[in-house]
Amino acid sequence: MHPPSRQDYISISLAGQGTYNNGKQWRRQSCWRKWKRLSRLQRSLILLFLFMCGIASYPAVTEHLRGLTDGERSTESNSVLRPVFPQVLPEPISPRPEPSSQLIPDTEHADVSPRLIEKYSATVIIKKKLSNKRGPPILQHRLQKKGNGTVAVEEQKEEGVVSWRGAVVDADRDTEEAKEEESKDHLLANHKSGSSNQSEASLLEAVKDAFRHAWQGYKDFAWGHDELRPLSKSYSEWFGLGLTLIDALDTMWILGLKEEFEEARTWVATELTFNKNVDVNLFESTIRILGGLLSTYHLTGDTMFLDKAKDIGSRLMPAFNTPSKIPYSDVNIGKGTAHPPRWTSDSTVAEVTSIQLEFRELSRLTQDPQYQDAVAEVMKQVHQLDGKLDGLVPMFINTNNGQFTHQGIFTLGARADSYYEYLLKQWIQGGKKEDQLLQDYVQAIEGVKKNLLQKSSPNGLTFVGELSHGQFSPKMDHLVCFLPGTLALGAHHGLPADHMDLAKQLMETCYQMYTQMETGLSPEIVHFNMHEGSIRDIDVKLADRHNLLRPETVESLFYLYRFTKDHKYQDWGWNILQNFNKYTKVSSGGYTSINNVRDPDYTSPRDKMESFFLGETLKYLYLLFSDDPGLISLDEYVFNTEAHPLPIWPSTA
Ligand code: DMJ
Repeated sequence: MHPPSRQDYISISLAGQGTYNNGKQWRRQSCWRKWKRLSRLQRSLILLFLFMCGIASYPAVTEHLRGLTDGERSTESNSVLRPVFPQVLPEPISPRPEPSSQLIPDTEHADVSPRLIEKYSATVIIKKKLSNKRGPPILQHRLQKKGNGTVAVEEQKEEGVVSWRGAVVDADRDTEEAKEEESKDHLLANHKSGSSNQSEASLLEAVKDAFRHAWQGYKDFAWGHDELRPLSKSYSEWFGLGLTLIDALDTMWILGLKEEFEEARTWVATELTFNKNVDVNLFESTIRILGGLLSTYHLTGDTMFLDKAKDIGSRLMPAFNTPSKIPYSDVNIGKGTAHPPRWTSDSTVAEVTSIQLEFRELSRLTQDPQYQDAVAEVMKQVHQLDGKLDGLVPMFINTNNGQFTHQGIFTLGARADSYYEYLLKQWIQGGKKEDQLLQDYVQAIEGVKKNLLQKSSPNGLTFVGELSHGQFSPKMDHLVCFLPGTLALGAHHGLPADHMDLAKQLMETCYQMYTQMETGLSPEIVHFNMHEGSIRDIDVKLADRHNLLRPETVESLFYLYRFTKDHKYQDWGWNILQNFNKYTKVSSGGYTSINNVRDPDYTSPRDKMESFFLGETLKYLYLLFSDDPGLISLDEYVFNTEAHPLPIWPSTA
């Protein structure tokens, strides 16, 4: 975490305070004497006049105050903040009456509803040809040939339907029927409005422009280094492995930026070496480097990327040499040694459970089971552990004894987030055969609904809070905004329809986290008001006002648009891109994180462009604006948590 912005704490001491106070007292006494000298009629007229003025200015005053939190209202500097409080958008109108809960095992309804709409949707929806599909034509062929030979697949107890306490999941319903459901959404949503009333080409070009600008900064001032510092026109190192360049490879391929891609490829082929005495974080290097290389290999068919992926993958394996087989957080990829952070023997739960997609894929490609086995062991242990609450996991796990530590705290934000994401995505990656993963996911979503889901006041935004030893906190990290997309992806793959309903509600909330800020950009963390009579839904603490160019909201917008074709999601993404351009773009090249999303005049830039801005944020924006469902089809690929698409394994059945 970063310290709060120093500029937020200005203290002013006024010289001659005593004199000032005396003067004020004198003025008060003098006014009182004058008031007493007035006749009763004069006093009544003045009071009436003041009363009328009060009535006239009331709406303006309240409107202004609604733009500020309680704490902020008392500070003088905030009185110049632009009051921003757009109305919360109404829920989209349902095309047909929805059952109150899809959790009731009403298989009949689940079966019938898509067919009810089949007739009229089929006449209107034009199925697009996948002609613009990028990637080598050999991809399908290669996948089929390799199959999933070495990958352990759990035996299915029952064909197709998996039930967890009443939540009926029709895995075999697959995407065909889900698509019919989705086409119903398309019918309702197929109108362009607002800021996305532009051609698809111009929206895509705007993202390409943003990417080119970011890349130019990286190229000019940080080439081959981890991250650009755009204001100081320099760079910062984390692992010293060209993190931004590797994270951005598949984005350039998808955006069709051939020249940029080629120069980056040359650097990877000739300059990138993992034979370095350097400590890397297992999770971060897996999702960004291993994930980035694997996906670029799949998109391009270029085996140079696969060779690099094998190299880094094998160098990360020492992390699993622990007494419990729960991996350490850090590995020295040159020495082949691993260790936990200096201050603890714990690892973060999200970190040890969000490396599975990449290691499983590495096993499939190399036909070497060691990678798959290592990460499957982690999942097996976490599945069995005590200390969960309705499928929700604590944030830390000990590498010596394999038990959860710091128990009793449950969040969908930092340190737990991608555990939930990878339960679903591993199930999808493996061809929807590993029931245990699905059951853990569905149970966890029920756990979220039961323990963490609340509505804000006054506008009833649905949000995911946190639980600490039974105490609910209405705090939500921006990181949680991956959840609408993940829920929608699950619904697309046959999970209960109420997952999609929840996805839409949370998507609205995540967008409000942007639009209710003065810059139109979300802070890192928000707190929701829950008490009746609140004047605004969202509060932001001083230390949480930063924006790191994170992707989660635009990631979810992409999924929601892909599945519903409701153009409002493109509009929202467009607004976010405009605000990134307005408040975070650095003229000499690159984009920067900012400290303060609440002051358009003083955003306090942090001088850092995170690699995920190119790896994820811009990629998801591009995919959001594309109307080609074949551009990284969600029936063929699953995105890792750093937005690197990996293939869904072909069925060998
Ligand atoms: C990325 O590295 C990944 O998306 C990760 O899952 C969460 N943090 C950042 C982006 O916010």
